[in-house]
Order: sequence, then C-alpha cells, then structure tokens
Amino acid sequence: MNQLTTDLTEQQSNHSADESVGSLRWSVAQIQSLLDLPFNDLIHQAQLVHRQYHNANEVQLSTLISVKTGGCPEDCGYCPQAARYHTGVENEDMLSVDEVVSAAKVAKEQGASRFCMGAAWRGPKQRDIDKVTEMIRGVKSLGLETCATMGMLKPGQAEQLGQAGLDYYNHNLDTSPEFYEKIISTRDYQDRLDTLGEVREAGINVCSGGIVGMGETRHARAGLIAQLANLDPYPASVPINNLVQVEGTPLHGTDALDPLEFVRTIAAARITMPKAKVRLSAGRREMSEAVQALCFLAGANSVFYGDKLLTTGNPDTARDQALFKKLGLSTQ
Ligand code: SAM
Ligand code: DTB
Ligand code: SF4
Repeated sequence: MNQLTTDLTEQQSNHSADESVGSLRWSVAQIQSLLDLPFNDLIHQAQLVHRQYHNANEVQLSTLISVKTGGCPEDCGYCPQAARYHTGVENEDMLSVDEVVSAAKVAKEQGASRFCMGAAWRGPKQRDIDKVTEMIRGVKSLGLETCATMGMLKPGQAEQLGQAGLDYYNHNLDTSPEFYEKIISTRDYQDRLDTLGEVREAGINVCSGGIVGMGETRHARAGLIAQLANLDPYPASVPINNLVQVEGTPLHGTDALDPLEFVRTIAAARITMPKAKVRLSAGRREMSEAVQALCFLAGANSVFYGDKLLTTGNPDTARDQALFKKLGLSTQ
C-alpha cells in the first residue's frame, strides 16, 4: 500500500469510527486524491469499505413513477421536463391516486422494495401536498418504502409528507457549487441545501446525489462528493446519475464521460459515505453489463428498476433480472 493509500485509509476509518462528529470533514482535495488513485487501488479501497458495511452481493431496487410530467418552470440544463426546452415531453395532468397505487402494486410484484414518486415542479403547492400525501398512504399500505422527489420544500411541507409515511425525500445537489451556475439559474445551491435541511428536520431520510457527464471536470466531481459527504449526517441514499442526453436540452451533445470515470465517482461516493445506499441511477440503459458490474464492484448497491425512469428509458426488468443472476446478486 503506498503512502497516499494509507493516509486515505486512515481518513476513511476515522470517518467510520466517528461519523456523528460534524467536524470531521472530507476536503475536496482528499476526494480528488481518491479519484486520482490508480484504478485498481481505488476499487480495492471501495471494496474494503463496502464489505465492512454491506452484503457485497445484494442490490436494492427502487421503481420510479412520474406523477406529474412536463411543463416545469425551472431551467435545469439536463432536463427533458423543463417547459422552455423543446424535447417532445408534453405537460400532463397529475396522475390519480389509483393510477399511482396500481403502478406501485406492479413494482412490488416485480421485486422493488421502494417506490419513488417524481413531479416536474419547482416545488409543491398545498393542494399538491394534499394529493401526494394520499398517494404516499396508498403506496405505504402495500408494504413498500416510499420516496418522493418534487422539488424545493417550504417550511412545514416536509412534516406533512412525513406524517403521511414518507420514508425518503430525493433532492439532488446535482453538481459542485462552482459548476452549478453553468447548469441551472432558477434556483441556487443554497435553496437545495435548505430543502435537505427541511427533510432532515422532519425526520425523513435524505436521498441526495448528482449527475456526472455534464462536461464537468474531475475536480467538480470531487466537489459534488465532498458536498454530499460533508452533510451532517451524510445522505442515507446517494443516486449517481450519468447524464441522459435528451435532444432539445442545452446539454444535448456534451462529450460523453469515460465510463471508467463514472465508476471512479461511484467508488469515491462509497468510500466517503460508507453506510449509504449508493445508487447506480440514470444512464444505466446506455451502459454495458461490464460497466454496470464494475459499478457494483465499486460499491453501488441500489438501482432504479423498471422499464422507465421518469420520461426516459431504463433497462427492462427481464434484462435486469438476467444481469443480477449472472452476477449472483440478490435483490431487496
Ligand atoms: N423536479 C424535481 C427536482 O428537480 O428536484 C424532481 C424531479 S427531477 C427530474 C430529479 C432529478 O433527476 C434531478 O435533480 C436530476 O438530478 C435528475 N435528472 C433529471 N434529468 C436528468 C437527465 N437527463 N439525466 C440524468 N439525470 C437527470
Ligand atoms: C435521481 O437522482 N434520478 C432519477 C430520480 N432521482 C428522480 C431521475 C432520473 C431522470 C432521468 C431523466 C428522465 O427520465 O426524465
Ligand atoms: Fe423541473 Fe426538476 Fe426538471 Fe429541474 S430537474 S427542470 S426542477 S423537473
């Protein structure tokens, strides 16, 4: 083991020994050093951490549904649902509670343990919260874990979602604070941190991650991981999305990220957030089985499962089941 590897191992074990201490922080430079390691050393470290905290042959399955699609007023440069980009995604009415609960039943039958409801909103209005809480109650009553991703939350809204039985709220930091303004102008980084604070205060598990492959540098990826790992506590669930390029969005045509850089990002998330579920998220349909296997080796232990993400495709369930079987992964 070289000196850098030894130092980083000590850093990691300090974190794992005393994660509740907010003063122990990962610097961007430390995470950049992780990302700069020889690939085999990085994966080895990620495996050591992974096996300390998780069953290395298990993957958790979350199914997504878009309960309100399109017509979003925000300008996130990656997103097919922003009204201002011409992507072919139409502004649709909100689904009914029955439609959502029926879809959750199917997801459960197919093996998902968590059902995540997404809405293309800047944030929910009170009448939206009333309907969403009904959806949460219906999904929860099936014995599924519940998750929602609906944009920014105002004070009091997270409590209402929590009282209805919401287990997780997904709200991504998306990228590093420095790169952020190249991607979104209609809400700032602090707005996102504030929403995560609302979720945490309401006792709901935080699900927060980001997107890579948006033309950012490795340093910016280190900056994103540092922000997530330094949240106190770090998120229970960390989705790492590879940009799905959609025609009509400003980021369409961005140079694709080297898949091994994606794997490195997963490994850095695993090492710095040892107990989290690290989710290999959007972009999986475009990945080979070999790259997905490397992501699992690097510490990913959750995926989105089901034929669709929100508006774009995901591997179909039969193909995923065949992959899990091939890799000897059990599902939860
Ligand atoms: N409107 C809500 C919000 O922005 O928080 C919830 C839904 S939004 C679609 C959830 C997340 O999906 C975004 O924060 C982003 O990280 C991810 N996402 C959206 N479009 C994507 C794309 N084309 N490729 C990869 N991830 C994407
Ligand atoms: C997350 O981090 N990724 C998911 C979920 N949370 C909501 C969304 C991915 C969306 C990909 C583009 C689409 O299908 O519209
Ligand atoms: Fe709207 Fe969310 Fe898409 Fe941004 S990511 S445009 S907030 S749906």
